[in-house]
Amino acid sequence: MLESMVITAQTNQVRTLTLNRPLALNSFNAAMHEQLMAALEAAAADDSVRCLILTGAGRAFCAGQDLSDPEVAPEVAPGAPPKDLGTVLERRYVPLLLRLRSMPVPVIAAVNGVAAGAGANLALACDLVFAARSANFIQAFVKIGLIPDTGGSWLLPHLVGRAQAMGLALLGDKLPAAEAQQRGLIWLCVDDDALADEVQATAHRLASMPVKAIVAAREALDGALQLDLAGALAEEARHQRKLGFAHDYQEGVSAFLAKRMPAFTDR
Ligand code: T3D
Repeated sequence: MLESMVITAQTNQVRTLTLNRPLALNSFNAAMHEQLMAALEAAAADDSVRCLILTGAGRAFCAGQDLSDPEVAPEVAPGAPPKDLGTVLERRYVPLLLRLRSMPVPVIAAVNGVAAGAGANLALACDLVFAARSANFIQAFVKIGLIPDTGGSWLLPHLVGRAQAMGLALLGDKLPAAEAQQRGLIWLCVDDDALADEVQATAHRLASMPVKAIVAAREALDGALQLDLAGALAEEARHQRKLGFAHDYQEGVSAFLAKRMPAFTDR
């Protein structure tokens, strides 16, 4: 039987999706795209999931698009028309990023090794990015004549500002995890042998928190950069109005006043 290209595992309320094409550094072919989308949809629809971890099997997180996949590999046959990469993005990476960014639970990237091209930006699109010290982030696109995609053109300047974003995009150099943390690209670089435990601990902590508020915070922060202060204040009021009517707010305040641990259940 063929092994799955995306392995799903769950401990309590934390689900882990592992990209599993280690011989090709977990680069995306059509089948892995389909399996990852299906796994994200399944996690979104399952109320037992309150935090999601995305990681890679073997020595890489993800090397981006599989450049030998027939969907993208340039035709060698004489006279054959070139591949339309715009269509590949619209069909595969755009829905993937939008699905990831609208998950009803927090998503952590556990970057266990190299994250290149679309693989780097897939990680950077997660809500918290942890990386092993030996991992690298590479905006590899320029080396094959492309621009940062899979959200990179938006994510990079939002995360590190234009000057750093341009350096990463134009040069396409390896950025070691420790430096990625120093530059504000990721949340935390940890020693390789501590990555799994550190990520699990944070994921379980997030799963016990009010995830509806965490997801609303993601939405508010993502949207705020397009707004002026008055617009951001209006959005804050809109989110707080909604959250204030939710169970978790009642529970959080009751628990605080009763000096007990809260039990958050909204999703
Ligand atoms: O094209 C479109 O549809 C538009 C969408 C684009 C999205 C993108 O992601 S474009 C960017 C694509 N990714 C890359 O350009 C990265 C290519 N890979 C590398 O630069 C290097 O492999 C790494 C820096 C990631 C790692 O280097 P290293 O030296 O540690 O490993 P390696 O020896 O290069 O790779 C190991 C194997 O994985 C090797 O196969 P082999 O020789 O053992 O059979 C290599 O060919 C394979 N591999 C690595 N990356 C890819 C890949 N195979 C296909 N596609 C890859 N992206």
